[in-house]
Amino acid sequence: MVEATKTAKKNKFEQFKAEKDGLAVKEELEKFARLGWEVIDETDLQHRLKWVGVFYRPVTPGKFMLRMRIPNGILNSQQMRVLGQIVQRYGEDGNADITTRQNIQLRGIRLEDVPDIFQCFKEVDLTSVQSGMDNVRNITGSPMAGIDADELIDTRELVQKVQDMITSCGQGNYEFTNLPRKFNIAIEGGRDNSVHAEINDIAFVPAYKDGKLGFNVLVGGFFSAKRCEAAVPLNAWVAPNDDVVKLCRAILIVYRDRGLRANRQKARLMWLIDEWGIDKFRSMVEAQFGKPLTTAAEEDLIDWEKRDHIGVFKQKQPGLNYVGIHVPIGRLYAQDMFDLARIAEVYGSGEIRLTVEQNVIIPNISDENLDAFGSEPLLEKFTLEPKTLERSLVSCTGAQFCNFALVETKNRALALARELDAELEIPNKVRIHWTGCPNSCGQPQVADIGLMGTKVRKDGKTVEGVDLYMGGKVGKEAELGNCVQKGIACDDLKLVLRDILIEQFGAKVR
Ligand code: SRM
Ligand code: SF4
Repeated sequence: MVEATKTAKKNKFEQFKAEKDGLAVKEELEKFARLGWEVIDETDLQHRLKWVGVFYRPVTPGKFMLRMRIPNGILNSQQMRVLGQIVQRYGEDGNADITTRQNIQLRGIRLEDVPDIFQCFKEVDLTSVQSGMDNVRNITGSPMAGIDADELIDTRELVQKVQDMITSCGQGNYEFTNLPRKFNIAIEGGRDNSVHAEINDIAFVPAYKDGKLGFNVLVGGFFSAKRCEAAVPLNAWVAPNDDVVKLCRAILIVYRDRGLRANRQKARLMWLIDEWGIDKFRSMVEAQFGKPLTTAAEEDLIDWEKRDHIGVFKQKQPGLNYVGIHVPIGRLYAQDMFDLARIAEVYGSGEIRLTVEQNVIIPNISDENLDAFGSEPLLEKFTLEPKTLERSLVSCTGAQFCNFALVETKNRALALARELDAELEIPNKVRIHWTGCPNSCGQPQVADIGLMGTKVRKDGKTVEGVDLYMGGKVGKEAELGNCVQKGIACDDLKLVLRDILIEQFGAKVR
């Protein structure tokens, strides 16, 4: 029994979830489409629709965001084309973003079109179910799964199986639609921690135990406005088979039934781990798992610097290559999506992959096709050789569409990176992450330079500003960065960044 139904003290989210499960709106979409967004129940509109991936946007009323699930960040050209066609319906309002969870969000969506859009999804095996609110979010996996010569474990099937377990193969699964809070799962199969394992509620990282290759398990990593924590070891090792699915299931059931629900700011998994201690948490999970958990391997196999995958690289399959394409701040328009689908089909196998850096990888391009691929006009916009700062730039949605935002992010981030790239010669990559508010969707804590939106007083006026984070490390020795300076007005930011780049990153004025 879900503990929420037993606790007397319920926050408003727990109340409305207990009254009607969010997933129930799945059966009401035709009705909503007929009635129009202006008249439907406010809680359905603003909250429950997120259970099927449909996000009301107070910034653009009537134009919804639709968040997909793209397991392991892999889709095919047909699916990309369908997503492009949906965005195309909305003219100037329609666009899409690649997200920091290797996923795609569509914009400009009208509620009256949702039943038809969901029908289109069904035809190409896409789903947006359980992609928002108190659900397990898009499950990330190595973007190079199955094509990396140095890969340890191919994560694709495992990610898909975990998603299928949680969503009943994309249909929606009431077993896991009333978690205490959102929940993130990542499965890493390479050596470079491409998925930011440490910031997930459950992360699997490759490790040898008694000569067998499997995963060490980390739990409790999360960011929130109140608190950010890196995941901690569960002291468990699992083989790369159905035990991964079973362990996710066991942890989710423990979290669902015993997770803290009174205070929404203290409801993520780590708060339960804190309350119980990791040993009790482990034994509760073990009881649910139904057999003894193997203790963790002493060391995991994450021993590489994180790669960004931009450029042309050999695959493990002889004669084949994958090409990482840079998509500035992850923003796509319909024509870009059609072009991506086309080039993936013409030069590759039709497969398209997404990265948590909000970029695209086209795999399976033969050696003979590389030259022709390289002269595609799309690569002028989405280049293989972006300038240093633009290359590693990541940004959350920000004020253009997000009502939590304290500042505009994507457009500002790109403009500033381009100006600084033009003025400075920067010897090495510098990862700059922008996030529009303390929710940290743009993960400023994993960046070399993280910028978190805030409001600042300047010349007697309240203006857009940022708190500056530094020291985030990714890859083999991942570590979260910290806030080193508060309240820099965005107007003053360029000079501040210029100095930091010169003094700390060896940049030279051109
Ligand atoms: Fe996020 C809420 C966008 C990744 C932490 N996030 C939101 C909402 C839904 C708020 C809203 O309703 O407007 C944003 C939607 C804006 C929009 O219109 O796009 C939003 N989050 C995003 C995306 C699109 C940022 C991006 O540009 O890539 C990312 C979508 C991922 C996906 O495909 O599912 C996104 N959000 C993240 C991450 C990064 C990650 O998962 O690696 C985090 C920090 C990690 C974590 O969750 O532990 C993150 N988002 C939050 C939080 C704070 C959670 C908390 O426990 O307090 C919120 C607010 C909330 O849930 O109450 C939030
Ligand atoms: Fe919106 Fe804040 Fe998340 Fe950016 S960090 S998408 S502004 S909730």
